[in-house]
Amino acid sequence: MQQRASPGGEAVQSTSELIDRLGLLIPGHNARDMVSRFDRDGFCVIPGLLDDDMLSRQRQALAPWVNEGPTGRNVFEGTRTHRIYAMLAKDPVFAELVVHPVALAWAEHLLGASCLLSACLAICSGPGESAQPWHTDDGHSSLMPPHDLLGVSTFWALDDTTLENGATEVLPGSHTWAKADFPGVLMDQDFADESDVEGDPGAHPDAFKVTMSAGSLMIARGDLWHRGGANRSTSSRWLVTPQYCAGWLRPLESMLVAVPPEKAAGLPRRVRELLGYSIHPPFMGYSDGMHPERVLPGAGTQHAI
Ligand SMILES: O=C(O)CCC(=O)C(=O)O
Repeated sequence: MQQRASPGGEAVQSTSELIDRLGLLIPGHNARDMVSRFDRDGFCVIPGLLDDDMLSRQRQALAPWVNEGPTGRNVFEGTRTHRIYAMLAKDPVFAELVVHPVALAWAEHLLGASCLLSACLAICSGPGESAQPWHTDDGHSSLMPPHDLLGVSTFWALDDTTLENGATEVLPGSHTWAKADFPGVLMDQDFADESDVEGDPGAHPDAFKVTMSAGSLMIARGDLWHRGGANRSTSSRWLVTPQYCAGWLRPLESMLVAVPPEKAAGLPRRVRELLGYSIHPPFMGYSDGMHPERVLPGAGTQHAI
């Protein structure tokens, strides 16, 4: 694994420091082997990190949002999938996953201690859901792959994820690929299309279904190609995915904090957009899954998301 200094000056932990840290946190596992698999494949799985108490606290906190919440609005979100955004605003129990020491050890090793939480959502894939389009979680940057790492995604299994119920699929080693010239790659129209997907247009010979027991964690590079698998079972499959980005991936001043929403609401529209009440297509900058203008006092509903 490459060792770097972060642009902010703080030392990014070396690979051997990560292995030592993991050795203390998960003593029964071969941390060296996990780290080398992560380097080669762009992801690795660490089983058995959440105990039954923690799993049931997470599930209980999520249940009301699923029972009452809508399903996804398009092919990417999944029309038979509930996606719960803004989790930390909904229940503080989700912070336990965001700062779980094993997840943070990897994120800080790869991105530096100044890394940020870039997304935190729960994905409950329902029976009959089709496979998602292939995507990378950093795919909305304009950088040509392969490039320096921008983000790290963690996937916590709250249920066993199986071949039938839509275990996340990955293309091992795809973080090194320069081009995505394979079928089923995410397109702009997947954010507009609400129709059912027929069959599996993205079937790929190298696809690997990451089956996990409940309480396991998959850590993946933000540039790894992956997708939610098709759910051919009769039950739902829960994942929670906190995602982290490099600390420099933000404006110099935190405009959304510096200018409170009540004041922002009175500023001209173009100024609000520049503050961050805007979207980098297709959805970067969303707030609770919606256009951020919707949270401003007196907001209308003219926005598509
Ligand atoms: O549901 C999954 O297994 C993965 C979902 C995913 O990668 C996403 O929605 O960005």
